[in-house]
Amino acid sequence: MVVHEFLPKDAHNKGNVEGEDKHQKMLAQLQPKKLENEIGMVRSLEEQRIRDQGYKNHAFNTLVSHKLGYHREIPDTRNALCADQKYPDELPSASIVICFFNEDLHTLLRSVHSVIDRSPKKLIHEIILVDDNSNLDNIHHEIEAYCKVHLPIVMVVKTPRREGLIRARMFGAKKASGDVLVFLDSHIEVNRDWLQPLLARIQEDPKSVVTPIIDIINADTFQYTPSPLVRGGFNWGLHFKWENVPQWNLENAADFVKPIKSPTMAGGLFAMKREYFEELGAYDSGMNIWGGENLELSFRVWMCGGHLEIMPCSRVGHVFRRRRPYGAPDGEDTMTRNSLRVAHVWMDDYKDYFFKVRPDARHLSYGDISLRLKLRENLQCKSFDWYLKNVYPELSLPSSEKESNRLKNKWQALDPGGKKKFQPWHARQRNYISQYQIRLTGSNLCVQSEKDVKTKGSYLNLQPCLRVKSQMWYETDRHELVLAQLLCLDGTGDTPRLSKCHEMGGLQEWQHPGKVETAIYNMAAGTCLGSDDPSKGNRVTMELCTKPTAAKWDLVVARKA
Ligand code: LR7
Ligand code: MN
Repeated sequence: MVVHEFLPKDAHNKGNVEGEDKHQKMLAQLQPKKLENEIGMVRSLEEQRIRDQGYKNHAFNTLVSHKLGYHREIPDTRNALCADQKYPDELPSASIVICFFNEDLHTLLRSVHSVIDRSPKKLIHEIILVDDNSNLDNIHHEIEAYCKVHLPIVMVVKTPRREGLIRARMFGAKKASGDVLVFLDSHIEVNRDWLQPLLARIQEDPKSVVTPIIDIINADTFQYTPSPLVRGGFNWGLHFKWENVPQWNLENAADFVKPIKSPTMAGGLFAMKREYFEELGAYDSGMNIWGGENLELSFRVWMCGGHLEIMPCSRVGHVFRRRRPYGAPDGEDTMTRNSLRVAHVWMDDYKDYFFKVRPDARHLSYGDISLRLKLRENLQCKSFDWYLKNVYPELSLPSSEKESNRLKNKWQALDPGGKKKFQPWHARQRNYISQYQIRLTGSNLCVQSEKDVKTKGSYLNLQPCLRVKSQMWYETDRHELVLAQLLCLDGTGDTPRLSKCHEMGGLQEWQHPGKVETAIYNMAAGTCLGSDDPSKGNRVTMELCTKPTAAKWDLVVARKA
């Protein structure tokens, strides 16, 4: 999911998750330092090409992903109590279904290998890779050839035409014969003992649909970091969002290993009994490409007699990217179309709230929903009103015209023109650890914003060093470089620029081994801060760090006048 729905601001410092919070901090310190320094380094023009091509096709750093290979260690991010959990010897068997469209080979195979490496062998009935008619490179043949030789447990199938993830999953599920279906995205890494909690819960209660906690794999660096324990909600624009687990669910330590009820799920990673999946109507096959199916399934599970739960001892990392690298073949806004189907089939009169927020959607077509209405009737599902009152009483209704306008504006700000914008996952306080000018060694030239300090997108130039705001860089404890405490230095492309600080590291994270004659390295870009031909106006650029001409900088600490 493009993460425009985030964590509640205080997810990390809420009293009720304090134990968890300390645990997260401890884990953050355990991140391997090697990854930060070495693996992302772009060492040649060829590597630069791979990286740029990867960003274009996959919206993540494939250069780093390739260097990591098919297997790697990741930190065990589980709550300490999870290590003591005991699971029955006999558990239902799993059919793992992974759909992909134009996925990066290494990332996909590392996903598959992580499943094999970190699951008890006897629990994996099969792994089904559904190629949703990829049209990039030779991905299908490479995967097929690799699995034939190395991974006989994997079945590789291909849809006859591009179906989108919803019908592709149904296609995969039809081929499956294990007891439980486990759906995963194609850019994930499962963590230690991730599978047993899911299967054990389903064995105990066949109507529970269960998800792991979704950890974060950074799209620029592939660093694996834990997520706090949060549950799924949604807003009236029918966007999924994360939110805090109500306090009474997390009163003592043991609550961090028990199933947590969740009104909705993110959609990509979950397990449910195979027969139950079919009985409940699989997915809505009228939904196209991407979006909305997660809320549809969530509403359907709750309203038709099942329940949705998070198993906190199961953790799976997912690569969160800033944009989706693909669209629908005909350019359709499938999220809106699919949401309309959700609203008309499941939301009864409450769909009016959706239309208040999305008046533009009222007249769009969404196909025939009669089979889904029939399904709802056959399963004798409860009303949406029941769902809201019993499962999600925390959701507030937009009570007044003013409130729905507020939501509408908020929605438009989040999602201008229907294109998802990236938003920070971790809201946090910014801590500055030092303040300096960045001077080109051996010169009297300093890095300065080309426009003023407030202009997003401004390039950087070298200008005679002066104690002016537009040369005052503040380094944070997360190694961002913030100009005048306003905008962050962002290592995008060939020419870094000033961007809104997104608090996600990556292209806004800079390392300098020293303070004088030092390189300034961007770990996500894999390149260093440099400066081009002075004839072009001394523009500050991103250069290969290995270039003999790569710039050296002095960090001149500004003394208070
Ligand atoms: O046409 C397509 N055919 C496919 O097979 C489009 C996509 N896919 C595959 C794709 O290769 C990937 O493996 O489907 C999977 C999901 O697509 P992503 O990774 O582009 O989607 P996402 O991670 O941005 O989206 C989230 O929301 C989607 C809504 O339709 C799906 O439910 C995704 O599975 C879901 N991902 C997660 O829940 C992971 C955690 C993210 C969060 C929060
Ligand atoms: Mn995904």
